[in-house]
Amino acid sequence: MTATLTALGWTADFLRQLDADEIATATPCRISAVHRSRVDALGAEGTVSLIPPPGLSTGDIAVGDWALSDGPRLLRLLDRRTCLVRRAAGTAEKQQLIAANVDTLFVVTSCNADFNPARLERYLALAMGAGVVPVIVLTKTDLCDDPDDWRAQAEAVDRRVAVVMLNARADNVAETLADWCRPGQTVALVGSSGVGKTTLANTLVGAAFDTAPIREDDAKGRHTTTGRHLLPIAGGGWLIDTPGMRELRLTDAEQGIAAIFDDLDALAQTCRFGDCSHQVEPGCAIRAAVAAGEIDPDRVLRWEKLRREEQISAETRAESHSRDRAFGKKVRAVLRDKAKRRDEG
Ligand SMILES: Nc1nc2c(ncn2[C@@H]2O[C@H](COP(=O)(O)OP(=O)(O)OP(=O)(O)O)[C@@H](O)[C@H]2O)c(=O)[nH]1
Ligand SMILES: [Mg+2]
Repeated sequence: MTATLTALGWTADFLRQLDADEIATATPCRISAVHRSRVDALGAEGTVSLIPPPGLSTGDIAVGDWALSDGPRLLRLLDRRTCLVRRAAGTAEKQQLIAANVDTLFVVTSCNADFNPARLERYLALAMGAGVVPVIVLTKTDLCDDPDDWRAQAEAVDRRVAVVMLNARADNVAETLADWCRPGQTVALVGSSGVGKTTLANTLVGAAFDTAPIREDDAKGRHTTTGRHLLPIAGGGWLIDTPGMRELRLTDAEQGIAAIFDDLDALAQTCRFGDCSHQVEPGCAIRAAVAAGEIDPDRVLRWEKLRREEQISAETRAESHSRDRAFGKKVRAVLRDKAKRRDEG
């Protein structure tokens, strides 16, 4: 399949990054899938399979990235406009790329047991921190008794975020989501396994990627989608489907968390003590507002939990950074020593 660069989302931000040589010789393309040692990319010439240059691992390339290529070789990645990252599973502070150069994040959940404000807040913080517009997409409206009740719950998570309710298998999905699916725009789908991301993608793209039924009573399912793919939306724009996440672990998300909970942050500024823990101190504005019934105590707990998590994650990142630097220093000292002995011998 071929697409003009503009239709693929190419803008002056990317063009500006090319030097005169590259403009003359390199071919811009957009990464559509990442495999173990190669990547697929879309460009004016269609889909190509590219080999990354030495020193660039495919783990450092995200679906949605813009790259320069020369024949089958990927030359370099261009700086991203936006990037969605999460903390990889395991104890080490490793980051995993979700998608790059995304305009809108469809945070998908269903009108069933999957719906969870704490999970939604995490996804909203991920989007806000990355400068991506979040939209809450509630699927399976056809299976629930009281859609208005689900809508009210979703809107209460953050009044500034648009909430869309739909049946992911219905024909009017493209129309409902048209505002975010314009030519050149990129949308990513995230959410738990079984909420209907791929069903939605199939409806928007007009394709037939694998989906699998889940147990609707407890919304448990098996993970069907295993990779991320950049797919063309029938009416224009691009869609990145992702595998379901059991848990979104945020990383480098201080700004995103502050954006979602900006009202609590502002209130905390008025506590008597600058370092108030909102637990025991006198003059705590947060506890006063909870006592007055002005704010939801569960939301305060979720805010504190995310901030604690982010603090631990930032400390681990700083530690591993200084460990890497110390290791680099040691390696350089050994090499210097070796060179010195060789020169002397
Ligand atoms: N009735 C109804 N069924 C839906 C809707 N959305 C999804 N489904 C069904 O829910 C099941 C799971 O959908 P998928 O699209 O595979 O879910 P997913 O989010 O892609 O799951 P993973 O790939 O595992 O992350 C499938 O049987 C779909 O047909 C909906 O809006 N209404
Ligand atoms: Mg899927």
